[in-house]
Amino acid sequence: MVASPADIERAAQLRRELEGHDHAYYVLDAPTVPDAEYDRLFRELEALERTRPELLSSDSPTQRVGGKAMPGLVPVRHAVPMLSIRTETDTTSGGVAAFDTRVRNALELGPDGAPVEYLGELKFDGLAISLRYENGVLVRAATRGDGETGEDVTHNVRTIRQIPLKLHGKAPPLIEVRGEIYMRRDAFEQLNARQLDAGEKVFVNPRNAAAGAVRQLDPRIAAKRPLSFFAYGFGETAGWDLPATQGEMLDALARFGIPVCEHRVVALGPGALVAFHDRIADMRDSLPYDIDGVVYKVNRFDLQRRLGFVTREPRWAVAHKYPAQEEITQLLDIWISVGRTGALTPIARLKPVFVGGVTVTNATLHNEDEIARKGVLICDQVIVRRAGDVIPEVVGPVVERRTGGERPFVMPGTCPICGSHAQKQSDEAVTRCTGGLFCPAQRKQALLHFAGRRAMDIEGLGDKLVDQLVEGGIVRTPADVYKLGLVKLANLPRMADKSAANLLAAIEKSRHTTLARFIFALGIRNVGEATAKDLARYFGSLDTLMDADVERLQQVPDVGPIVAQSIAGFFAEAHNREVIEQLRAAGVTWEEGAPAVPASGAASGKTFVLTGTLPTLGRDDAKELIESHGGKVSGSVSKKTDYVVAGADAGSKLAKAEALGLAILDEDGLRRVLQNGA
Ligand code: 5U1
Repeated sequence: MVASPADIERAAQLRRELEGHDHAYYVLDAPTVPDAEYDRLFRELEALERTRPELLSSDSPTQRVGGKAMPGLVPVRHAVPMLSIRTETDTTSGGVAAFDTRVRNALELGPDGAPVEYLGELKFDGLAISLRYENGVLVRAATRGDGETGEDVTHNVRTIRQIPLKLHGKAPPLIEVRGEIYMRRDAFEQLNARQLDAGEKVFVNPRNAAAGAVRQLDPRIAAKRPLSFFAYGFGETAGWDLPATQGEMLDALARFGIPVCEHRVVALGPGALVAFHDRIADMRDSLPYDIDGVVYKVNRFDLQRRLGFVTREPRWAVAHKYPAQEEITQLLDIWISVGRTGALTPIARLKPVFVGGVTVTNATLHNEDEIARKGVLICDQVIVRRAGDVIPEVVGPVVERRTGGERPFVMPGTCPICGSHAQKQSDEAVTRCTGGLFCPAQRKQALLHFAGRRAMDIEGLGDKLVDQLVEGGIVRTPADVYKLGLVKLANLPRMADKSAANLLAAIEKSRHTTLARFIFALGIRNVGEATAKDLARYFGSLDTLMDADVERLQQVPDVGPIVAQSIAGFFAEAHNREVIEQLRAAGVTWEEGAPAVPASGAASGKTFVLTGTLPTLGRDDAKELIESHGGKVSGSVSKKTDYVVAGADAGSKLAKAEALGLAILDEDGLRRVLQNGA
């Protein structure tokens, strides 16, 4: 077939693109496309050149395996070239059968003879390396480069603890060990966390982090990145009594102290290879390192020699890849999901893309800071990653593919679900809806919290019932709880008359409560039970609290700027005030008064620790009593504790109090202290 002008143009375009990606990957250590995309372009160019040979030129990227040398690293010529491995494009069991057929045909075994013995290995996602040992001593480590000439990276490889500087046992005069340097996933996570802390760039995946480390000029950088190594072959050797098979060769390397992977199998025939492929696919996500497939090799070296090579790929080996875990697609838009706690999460809407074995249309972007850190714009072409069952994520933009039509994301100022004001607190990356009492997304959470034992204490209003009431549209805000009647409740599925009556009684009982419980029940972010009590004591009435500004709020003991901001934000939201009015209108009341405890309360400023069982006071009652006299209750004994109140079966807290010589009270003693002053 003769090449058309369109073919010539396409081949030139593919070469330009591949050269650009090669430069970004090998020289800049900053890849611009995922492997799967690169492979597709590469294969398209290969196919064009195969069908229209006049397009083939010696400078085509298809004529070179690997990449250019990094400026500054010294070139090393490999005495035995570092070959690449053929990737089987048919990813089904048919691909394995095709490999077996090719092997049998080349060995003239015929279809019915004994099965060929193969070795199944893992295909590690790292950087190929050749380690040269002379008289057992590591003298040089080189990258693969273009297969003929690599780069001298001995200075960095010496920092890898897993690689012996001296071989164990009786080493041959010369052996070159070949394998892959990789970074474990946990090491990668830790490295990225450190990079983030230091305000430095994070790496897109463990392979890039490993490759970048090995190809540094300064070994101190490599030394800071924990790298690992697995051997899978050998290059030049002298005086080595070569074992008979690939499997025995790996065992021999292991005896020299070289790491080899335990996941390998001797497989008789293609069926056993398929079983190995499937078993490894199942465990892929639980391995501590990334693999991108499995490798099948004819096990016997004499057969390998008979099979030989085609160009730079041996006929005796093939790689069978798993579905790519990274792909490129367009980020069409960013929408906001509102969680049960009011967190606004930006979600990328993606042009559907097949990645990690499924079609992905949405991926989380976590929060505003994360979007800024990744530098993602709406309409960008982005790399999407989906590994195992982990939710898909946007790794980053492909900046080179920008057209100018991209736009930045702006976090909305209001909740997209309920229209309430959205607030980002200074200590958090997350933006939250402030309409906690009103927002449909937060309804279930808000109701469960409101009805909780330490809040309004509505016994019987639990998870399942809240689900039914909210999903049936019967209850939208806590105020609706007080409008429930027997008929409505008894009509709910699985609700007996007796349970409905009990629930109504519990609702009725909750109608009158304390100010502290009511404040806590509102579910204001960062306002726990203790803060609610402090607020109730300090302000005495809900209206005064609702009108307090951030400065005033910070005068309450233990209320800092973040808590104050939460409270002010909550009451500034008109939707929340409406619900509070509805609660009042529904007859919910709470005890109000002047600030209950003056600064000179009998126990003011004193810290108490409760331990054991008191004769009449329950733990909560004792706590409330102490707090109503201005004291604080702490969970642990320290030198700062003023009193330890000990009841029956008091444990280690009492022992510690005695050891520290603290004042120890029984229940009567506590009452005396609270009455007469501490
Ligand atoms: N496990 C393994 N990975 N891997 C990669 N073996 C192996 N062999 C390779 C490559 C490139 O090449 C030889 C077949 C030459």
